[in-house]
Amino acid sequence: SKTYQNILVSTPAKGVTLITLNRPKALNALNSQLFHELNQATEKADNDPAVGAIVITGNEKAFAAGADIKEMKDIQYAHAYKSNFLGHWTKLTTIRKPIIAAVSGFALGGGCELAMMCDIILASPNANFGQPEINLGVIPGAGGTQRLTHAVGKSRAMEMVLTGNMIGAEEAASTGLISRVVKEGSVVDEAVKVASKISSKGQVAVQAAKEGVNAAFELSLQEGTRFERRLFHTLFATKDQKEGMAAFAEKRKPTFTHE
Ligand code: CO8
Repeated sequence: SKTYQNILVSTPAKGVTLITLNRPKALNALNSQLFHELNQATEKADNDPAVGAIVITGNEKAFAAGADIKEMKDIQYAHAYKSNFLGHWTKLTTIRKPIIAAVSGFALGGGCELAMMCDIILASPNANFGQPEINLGVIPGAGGTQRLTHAVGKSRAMEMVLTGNMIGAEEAASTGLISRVVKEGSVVDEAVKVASKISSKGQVAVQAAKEGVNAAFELSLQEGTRFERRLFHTLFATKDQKEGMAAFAEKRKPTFTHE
């Protein structure tokens, strides 16, 4: 099996891949190598039929405190532009299986952006979300001005991006940035539970559902609902639809074969 230097990969439950960001001394600052490893691990999980969902977490103190400032502080514009610096981060958004972020502690800058690239965010009561790039003389570069605005609206996004102020878990939940706050110490267990549940569903429907929700960020309501209906229609070509609806009619649990 593959060995990584900056992440740990495990299978905490059937059908679930757990990826733990593992640079604790740097508060899980996201250097390029870490993100390459994250891309490799998520792609591997995406291509593994035994995996239904992925959980990404950090540690108690930090989910991730942002892109690695020490790695990028001396970079020149021409190099950043020509190498499409950190462009590989967006690969995460092409993963088809659901990804859950289990956030404790700091989710700042690129760390907050990483969480926002995931499909569901669960947080510990001690979680803090922020886009402090303004304090470094830059702005967010991996979705902080875009996904945050979609999630919390213009006014709150502007305040966060312009001041660098962090928000706590409760505020993140009340603004819709995250799904919910869970009991202290339980965020990974909760995320694995949710991933496990998703993994027990028909995987064709799960992927279609993710595709449908994500389309809401790109399409008009009319195009979006049309796209949704077409996806819905396609599911009648699956065995899982026949099994799911037959099981309901026969008052038994469905056995999905993901076909
Ligand atoms: N990069 C590198 N090292 C870091 C980072 C980071 N982002 N965050 C923390 N560290 C390191 C510290 O340097 C320190 O290392 P050392 O022990 O060697 O001095 C260690 O982690 C522990 O950190 P602190 O001592 O600072 O811990 P505190 O508890 O005192 O403070 C904070 C915690 C408040 C989180 C503080 O560490 C901090 O402010 N960190 C930086 C947060 C930040 O500005 N993040 C944004 C970074 S920029 C960014 O993410 C842009 C993304 C763009 C992506 C573009 C893609 C195309």
